[in-house]
Amino acid sequence: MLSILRKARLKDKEMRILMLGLDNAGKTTIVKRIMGEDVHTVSPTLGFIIKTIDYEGYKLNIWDVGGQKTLRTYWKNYFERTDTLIWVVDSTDRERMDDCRQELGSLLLEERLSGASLLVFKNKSDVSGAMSEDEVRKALQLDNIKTHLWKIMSCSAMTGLNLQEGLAWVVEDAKNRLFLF
Ligand SMILES: Nc1nc2c(ncn2[C@@H]2O[C@H](COP(=O)(O)OP(=O)(O)OP(=O)(O)O)[C@@H](O)[C@H]2O)c(=O)[nH]1
Ligand SMILES: [Mg+2]
Repeated sequence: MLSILRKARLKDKEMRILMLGLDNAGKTTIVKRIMGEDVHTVSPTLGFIIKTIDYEGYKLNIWDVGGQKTLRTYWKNYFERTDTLIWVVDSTDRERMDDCRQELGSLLLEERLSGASLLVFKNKSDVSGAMSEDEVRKALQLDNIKTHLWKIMSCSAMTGLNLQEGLAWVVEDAKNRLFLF
């Protein structure tokens, strides 16, 4: 049934993307950069923001949810019908990599996210001294993930590095998976 619904939405070329990550990771800035908005005026997200991006004829509904610790209990309200989870990581925040790994780990156990693919955006790659893609992959133990198709990409909301490439991966993956059902 779910797969039928998914197919119907794919025919409408519509996708639901859930963007999560610890507070200050850069989720809202990424969305703003993609939308061509001013990236210098962000403030912490207290609820959620939905932005629709048209990408090569696809309608991507991106749910950008606040990541502060007190808000994380609300994340579960956004799981339903998610096609892709984008997990945004602040690669300058070495101290919180453990926290970051644990939060991601519990998301991947969620039944309602079981059908979603995972894109890990290693954000703030423009900052010198930021962790490398390899370091983040190891710190988050991504190689242990067997339940979800995943990919890690270095990006920067400031320079725009790899943001379009990330969306391209999301769309391509959704197309492939949905046709497999
Ligand atoms: N240098 C650099 N700074 C960034 C980048 N992305 C975001 N920032 C900064 O990081 C801070 C947090 O960005 P937000 O987009 O508000 O982070 P968020 O993940 O939406 O945070 P919450 O809404 O609290 O969950 C801001 O000061 C941004 O300017 C990046 O790629 N490079
Ligand atoms: Mg935000």
